[in-house]
Amino acid sequence: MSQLTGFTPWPEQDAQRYRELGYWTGETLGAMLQRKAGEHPDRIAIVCGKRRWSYAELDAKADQLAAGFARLGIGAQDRVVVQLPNVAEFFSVCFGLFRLGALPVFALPAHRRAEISHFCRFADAKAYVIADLDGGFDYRTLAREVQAEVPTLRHVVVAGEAAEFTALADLHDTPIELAGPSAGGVAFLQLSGGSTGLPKLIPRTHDDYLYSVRASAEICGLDQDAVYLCALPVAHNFPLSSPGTLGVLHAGGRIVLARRPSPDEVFPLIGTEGVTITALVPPLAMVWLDSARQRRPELKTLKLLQVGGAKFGAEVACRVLPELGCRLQQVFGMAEGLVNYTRPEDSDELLHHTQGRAISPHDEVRVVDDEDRDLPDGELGHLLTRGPYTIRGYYLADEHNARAFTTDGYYRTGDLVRRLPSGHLTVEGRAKDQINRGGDKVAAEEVENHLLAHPAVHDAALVAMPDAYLGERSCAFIVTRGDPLRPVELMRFLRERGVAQYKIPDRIEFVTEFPKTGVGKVNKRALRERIAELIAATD
Ligand code: AMP
Ligand code: DBH
Repeated sequence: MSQLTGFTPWPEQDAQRYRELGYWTGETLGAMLQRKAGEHPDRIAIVCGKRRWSYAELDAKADQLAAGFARLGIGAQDRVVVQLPNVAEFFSVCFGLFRLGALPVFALPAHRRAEISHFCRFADAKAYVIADLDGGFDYRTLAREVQAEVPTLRHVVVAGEAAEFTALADLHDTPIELAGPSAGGVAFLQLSGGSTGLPKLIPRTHDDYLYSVRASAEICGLDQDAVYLCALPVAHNFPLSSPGTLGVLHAGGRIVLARRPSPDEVFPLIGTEGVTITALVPPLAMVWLDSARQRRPELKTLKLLQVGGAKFGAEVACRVLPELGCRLQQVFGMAEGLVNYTRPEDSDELLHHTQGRAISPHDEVRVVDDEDRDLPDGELGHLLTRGPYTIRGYYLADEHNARAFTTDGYYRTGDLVRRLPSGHLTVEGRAKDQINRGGDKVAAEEVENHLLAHPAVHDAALVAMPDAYLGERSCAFIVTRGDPLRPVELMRFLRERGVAQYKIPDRIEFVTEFPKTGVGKVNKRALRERIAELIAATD
């Protein structure tokens, strides 16, 4: 079958090598689930509130939904934006689409009109799948706004009360014969945290993703007894694949979905469901640690806590084992591919002070200077990588790809790291214009463009400011056109534009001009230093 337009394949020589190595097996995600359901149909695959779906039930629902989506006119390689909270339907929908060869585009529950409209338009989506309500927010209202902005979007499918839209419950048709996709083709489009004006989409193939999932499950020692608590947003690459929910399905284990990651909700779940492994971002790990001190919850079954998405400092990392009674694993990954893990055999020094080493012996990891010259171990430089599960290009992004990848296919991660002789990496900073808000990535340019749309704003620069809890928050420096403007007005303006809450600047500072670099660009380093000093002085 022809490849998706806008997808950059691996050079055939590399693809062949990955197949010969047994990394790319030719199995699709849909087939993987079918095989598991055949091996142990009655084992529980997913726990979602009071509902428990066996592997056979999940498998059957996926086949039914593949037929139902086909009835709506959705076919191979059609894009479907999926924005669901942590509910079991996420899996029946995604596996249904995988079997059809249609491509889920993973949105986060926090996304709003600006982001969702962009995904629908950019990916030319035929359908948008939502839940009715979550966390007090009505996604049907959002869907109406998106439909008004993107008339090419044909269907809105709702898990729950559908109102005028299509109910997911009504899409469980009698299964039909399907050709199914090929494993070398794109399976879905994952989101990038980005650093440019508009969020980029990441095409991942069945072959490459399943390799990273299988290898991750092995590194984490997952087996049929694994009970994985999914507390982070289910569509995020970390809980989806590192080894995440897909790793657990591959191992024949059980997924327990938590609607919220707060200790109130998850501590009892860990006890009652016998959770053995979970994944958190650093701020949540800190909340769990502090809460565990006070409440002394029953967490006996929990063996492994994975922490990643943003840097987990050594001072906190060393508290995990004594205070939660489970092992820590640091995870440094990216939706573009490369994932690093600390390993069970690592010393405490490595465990607490590094963000792990790459999954695969065939991950090619380079640390280079500003001129792309390789640096010796121990020196700080730019992380470049290519390998069996790292993309060679963003979806439909030729111009950006020329900058984001080297001519020989290395992805420029934008991360500043040091490598130890063991291959372990420490993440020490970032060259990309992004704020990492406790694991939520904010592309500076995207937010600046929204700010610049305000008639009173002449210029805008978004930078990171230090924060004890999130690691970083965002601060917008604004030069106005002269008219007085209050921070609350600007924040309201962004909300009305439909920007996700986590991208709204945490602080706004008005200035008369920006400091400039030698070549006349906005000197963001100087702005970061200015806000850091201001915060230090007022603390
Ligand atoms: P994305 O490309 O949006 O999937 O985000 C991946 C980025 O998150 C990486 O390139 C890093 O900048 C950051 N990141 C992920 N895990 C860690 C970690 N453990 N420590 C520091 N930064 C991390
Ligand atoms: O931050 C990330 O994107 C991330 C973190 C840990 C990731 O994509 C992953 C593991 O797979």
